[in-house]
Amino acid sequence: EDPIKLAEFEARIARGEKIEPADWMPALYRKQLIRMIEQHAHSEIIGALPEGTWITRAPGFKRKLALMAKVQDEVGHAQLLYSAAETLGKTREEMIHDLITGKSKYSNIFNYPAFTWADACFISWLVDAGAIVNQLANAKGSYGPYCRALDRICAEESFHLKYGHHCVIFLATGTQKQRDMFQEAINRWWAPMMHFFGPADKISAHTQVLMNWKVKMATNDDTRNQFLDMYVPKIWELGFTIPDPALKKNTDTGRWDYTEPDWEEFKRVINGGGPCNEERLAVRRIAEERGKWVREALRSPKASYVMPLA
Ligand code: FAQ
Repeated sequence: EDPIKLAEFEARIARGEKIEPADWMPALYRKQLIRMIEQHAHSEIIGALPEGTWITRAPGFKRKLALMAKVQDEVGHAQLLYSAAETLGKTREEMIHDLITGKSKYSNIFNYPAFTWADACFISWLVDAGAIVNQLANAKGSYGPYCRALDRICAEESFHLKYGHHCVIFLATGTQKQRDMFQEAINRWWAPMMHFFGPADKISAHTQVLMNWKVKMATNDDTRNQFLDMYVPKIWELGFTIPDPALKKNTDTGRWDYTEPDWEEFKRVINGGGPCNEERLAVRRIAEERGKWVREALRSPKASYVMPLA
């Protein structure tokens, strides 16, 4: 790598300038960004699946409408993110190929089943909350197209968060059975939620390089801690418990103490061994197969049909 160009690049980042697609960038910066934005895009598209299965079963017409809009937004986020990753030189076809062949990763949390309506509510409130903590930080990062996509995504996610919170409050103030349903959802989803922010800083492979170049604006442990700071009190206020006896705010450090998540389980899930990985990828493969004729038709010269004006 040319040391003068590298120094200029790092000085621009230090000044808080955005790096744009046509600008010079180190090969590793490009590679890391493609990896991260692509995984993020896949997470949005796969993330639509567990909640998507609840659209037809959401209680009441309004909830069905709202959930349908939310799921549609998540797929839209994937489109924005694939476009941002494409500016770095990897085509959408290559990214989709790597997703459906299991080469690329996507968020661990969407490899678990949403058994009940309360599971869907957990995702809409707390998984969205976790995603927002991460995305608000990274929207201030160094790569222009990714940051602009994140700004737009955060605006939409804030509606999702309100929707999810509303659904949870409804369960929390409902019958004992409804409260039990949400408690069971917390019990099922807590471990994947802790994993969601990524491995502990001391074992995270990419944090240092991504932080140096302001792609990641907070470490995994920092975002996990910020999420706990913002949401544990809210969960407790509603009278629910969290299945970790060690969870408490440490008044000396100002951070949360918790039982170290099971990182072996995390590795298994992100490498294809979770309860729903096969099902999630099978759905995407079917979608890819069914959409093939549309893509072929669009590429065909006969597709240049223009609607006559009169
Ligand atoms: N799941 O060195 P690190 C959403 C992998 S969007 C799966 O710490 P890094 C919206 C990592 O890729 C949710 N894999 O990695 C929604 C790496 O593997 P590799 C997604 C994970 O990049 C809500 C290895 O472990 N958000 O939820 C995970 O520095 C509701 C080593 O890890 C984003 O993607 C994980 N949780 O930090 C949709 C945000 N964590 O590539 C529907 C952008 C780590 O070496 C419903 N991404 N890995 O084989 C990021 O901020 C970062 O990539 C982290 C991971 C923080 C996720």
